[in-house]
Amino acid sequence: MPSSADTLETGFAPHRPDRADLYRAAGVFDDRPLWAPLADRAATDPDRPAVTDAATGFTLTYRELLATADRRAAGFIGAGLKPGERVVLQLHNSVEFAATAFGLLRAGIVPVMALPAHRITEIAHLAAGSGARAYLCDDVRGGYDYRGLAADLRDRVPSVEHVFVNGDPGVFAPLPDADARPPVTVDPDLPALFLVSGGTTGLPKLIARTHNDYAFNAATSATVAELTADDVYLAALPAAHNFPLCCPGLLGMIAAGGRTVFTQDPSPDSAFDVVERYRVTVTALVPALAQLWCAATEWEPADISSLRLLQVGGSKLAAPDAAAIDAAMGPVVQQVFGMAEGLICYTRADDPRDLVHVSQGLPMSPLDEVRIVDDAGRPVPDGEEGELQVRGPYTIRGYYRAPEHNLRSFTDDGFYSSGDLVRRLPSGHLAVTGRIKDTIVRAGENVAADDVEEHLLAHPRIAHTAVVGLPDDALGELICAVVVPGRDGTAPSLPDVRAFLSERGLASFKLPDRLHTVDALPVTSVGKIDKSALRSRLAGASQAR
Ligand code: OOB
Repeated sequence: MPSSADTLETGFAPHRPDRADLYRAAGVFDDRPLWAPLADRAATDPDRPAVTDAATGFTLTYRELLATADRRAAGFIGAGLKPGERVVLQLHNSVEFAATAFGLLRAGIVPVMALPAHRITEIAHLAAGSGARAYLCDDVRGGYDYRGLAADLRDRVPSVEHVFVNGDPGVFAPLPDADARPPVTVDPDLPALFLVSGGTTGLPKLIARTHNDYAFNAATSATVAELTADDVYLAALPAAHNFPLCCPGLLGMIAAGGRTVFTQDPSPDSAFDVVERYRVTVTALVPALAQLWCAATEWEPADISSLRLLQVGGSKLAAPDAAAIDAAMGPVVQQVFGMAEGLICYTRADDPRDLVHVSQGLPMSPLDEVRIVDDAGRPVPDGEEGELQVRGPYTIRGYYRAPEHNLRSFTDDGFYSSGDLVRRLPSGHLAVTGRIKDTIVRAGENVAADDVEEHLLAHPRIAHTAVVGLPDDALGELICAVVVPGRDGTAPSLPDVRAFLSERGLASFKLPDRLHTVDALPVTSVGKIDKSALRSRLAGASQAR
């Protein structure tokens, strides 16, 4: 049983009083529960479609989505869960994901938004860290039986007393369903849900987002994306991730009164048909997928001309790729630089296209305070590269129950140190130039992996690449370029690549020492290139040699 000290508030850092007053005076907080826009829409537009499963066409209207969520909410409470308790939610993209997430919110229960690709190590960590009382999963997806994970989880994390399964529950309980009761009252300054950090090192950290800050995130994102009730959003990335959930994603669409279509297959051969069938107007992709979509416009017959906004973010979209997407699909690209910890930057509809191609956007709120600092934490001169630190109405003041991480990741004056290297362009837009730790130190020279990657991507026979450092006795680290060949399937050789990069004027100490050709790069749960996995794979390979 969770101890009595195990309340939602323990380990959650609210805004400092001076900041809270400032944000409140600026009117950013609604002081309503995160589900309030759904209830509004269910009242004003009950019969409009809210959520649809692309695979089956199954749809709930706004009225039906609220009613289904309320039956789930009553079921959770009937099963003994109490407001303020945490539940690890791990469902694939589906109408059920939306209904269940809203059900938990309506019951005042706090979902931990796990991603379908998480496995027992991450789920146990998230459950233990949040003190979760329940785990909620699908039965079997993609050949993986989540009920096995559930059994393992119950053995490892004693606070998890309940398991609810969408589909065939096996030895566990089905998703609960009971006669609706009124929604639970919540404090809008307390966590509504937990996101998980997107870092590619270590285990994910818990990020508590309040009703107020997340509702602001959704509403402001919907305004920037100029969403209306006529928009149709395709949730192609895993919906529990901040990007498709709230930037503007599902929650932004609900605020706007439009429709969200869920797919579990973001590949162009499946997703293009969905775009055509539902006249999808907006979607969000990571760069690797956006590139795939761009290439597929050459051979996929489906009509995707309804798409007016293709949001790309999660990792760096190279300028030539952004330009190529615009050229293939119309001027649709919006660059999104965001983080589960808070800050979201968007390029804007009226930005010149060349700026959209080279920058990762502007913070969405004038209340976002962005500082760009050097190693010693001093602001760098304007235009120079430094680490991005941020403070603002929807940026956290600390990870949940992680005091040792917080000492490293938050400054004394309450800024989050993102670890991202950025430069401010004359327009005020930010350009992401790398990650603090993504530097290779070769023979005493610092080489930014991103720098080499951008040049490699300009090679006509390289489709994707990741540059990593490999330990070396003589040089400290070697520069290793891992490349995925372009469509004709033949990658260039190491001498070709070195000659190509030299011709582009790259310094000789930045030229790769090794070249590995692979069919695909390892990716994280949301589809970002996973450099730590790559490093250990390469280290394993070199040991085996
Ligand atoms: C999004 O959120 P997370 O929490 O999975 O990852 C955040 C990190 C950032 O700190 C940055 O390192 C990287 O992902 N990142 C980008 C980027 N967008 C995110 N790096 C370069 N260019 C970009 N456009 O990834 C996320 C959350 C909301 C919206 C979009 C992305």
